[in-house]
Amino acid sequence: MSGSVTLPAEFSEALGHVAKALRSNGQLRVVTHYDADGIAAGAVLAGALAREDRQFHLTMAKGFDDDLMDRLTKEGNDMVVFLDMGSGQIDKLETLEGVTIALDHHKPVRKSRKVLQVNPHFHGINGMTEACSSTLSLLLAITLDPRNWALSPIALAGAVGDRQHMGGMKGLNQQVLDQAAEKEYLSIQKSLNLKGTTIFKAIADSVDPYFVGLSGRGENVTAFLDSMKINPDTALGSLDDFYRRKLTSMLSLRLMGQGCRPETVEELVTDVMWIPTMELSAADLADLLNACGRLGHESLGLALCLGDKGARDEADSLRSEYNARLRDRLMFIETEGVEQRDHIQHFEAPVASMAGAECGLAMQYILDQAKPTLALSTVGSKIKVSSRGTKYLVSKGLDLAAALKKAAEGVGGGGGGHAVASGATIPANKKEDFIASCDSIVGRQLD
Ligand SMILES: [Mn+2]
Repeated sequence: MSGSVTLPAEFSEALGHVAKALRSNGQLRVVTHYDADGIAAGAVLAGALAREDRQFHLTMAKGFDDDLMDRLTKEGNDMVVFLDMGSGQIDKLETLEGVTIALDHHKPVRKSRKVLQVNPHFHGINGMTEACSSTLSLLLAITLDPRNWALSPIALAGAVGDRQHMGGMKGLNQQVLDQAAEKEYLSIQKSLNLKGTTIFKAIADSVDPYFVGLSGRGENVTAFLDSMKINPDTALGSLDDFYRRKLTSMLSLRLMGQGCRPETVEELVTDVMWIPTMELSAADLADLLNACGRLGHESLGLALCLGDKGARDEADSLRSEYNARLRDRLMFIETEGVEQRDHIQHFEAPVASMAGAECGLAMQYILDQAKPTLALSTVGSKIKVSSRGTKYLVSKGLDLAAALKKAAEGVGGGGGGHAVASGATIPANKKEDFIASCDSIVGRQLD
């Protein structure tokens, strides 16, 4: 591996096997998840395959389900590569003919003789905090050709998309970041972690961070900035040191006042990873990819990653639309509150594709930090569940993957994911049983 990333030997070997397999001929299908990490992972692999002149067909899927399996089985591919999924469905993957590869950072169920798995968990590396699928995709890409380091900013955007940058990049992500900076594919600058063309917009339109009482409330933002004698039309980057510090401390105080965890407050000033070739930051790119994915424009996200200039403007207006919808939902949750149980809190998310984002932001910025949050969306005869906790709760024993899996299976559904964020699907008429069971499981975990 190009001598610049240190990996356990078995990890490098696994990547080597996959790289070799990819160079063979035959019909190649790549399936990735539609979130920012998944799209970024897909873009990195697509870039690497293009350099190899390797033909492939890429699909971005909402998740791993029977429809996807049926489709793949019927297609009869010579090789299928799963990105950001597959670890939890190894039994099903083993039924596919041809070569099957899974690059995934979700907790693996078991090793497999049939499926080539690249998963950091097999090598003592934490897949929740130290490496995501786009990190793995990049490692594979540079195994194929070190020139693929040029794709490293995309991989880092994927890591931000999966929120692995919280509290600073760690592990493999940190190694990738160091190399990317050294090779000048990105530069690191300390800055207020907000997005927007003016300070007014950066606060009033902000959903991440979500400022209770300010986000979505323009008149309050005007008064807030006025109290500090800051001109609302100033560009974010042109605030001088004195006012930047003043604004930073006032915004930090607000986040503390609304009960955010210290790591969330610390995120307000971050090392921004600036991607000069794209003229945006990695966080901005992650945000744009999320908007593309959630609004059903995954291929626009892919085009954006691969350097299509027009795609950027299009993605930017999609994001404004998406943020406005998300902000409306967060303002609703802020004013109406959510349903409380002994150990969990939950609410109805009317649009299933937004539920995960709503749940994560509400957990981080608005709701009780002592209980994980569940968002429930009814889709036909089923309810889709998203859940989010905090790292602090996980350190106290919370495991949402285990909790949702057990509670969902208990009512004839299924679920899984990470300890800090997981999902489930259950029959719509089992909602009460599911919530009660989840509540008691989480209660035991946090006991
Ligand atoms: Mn991921």
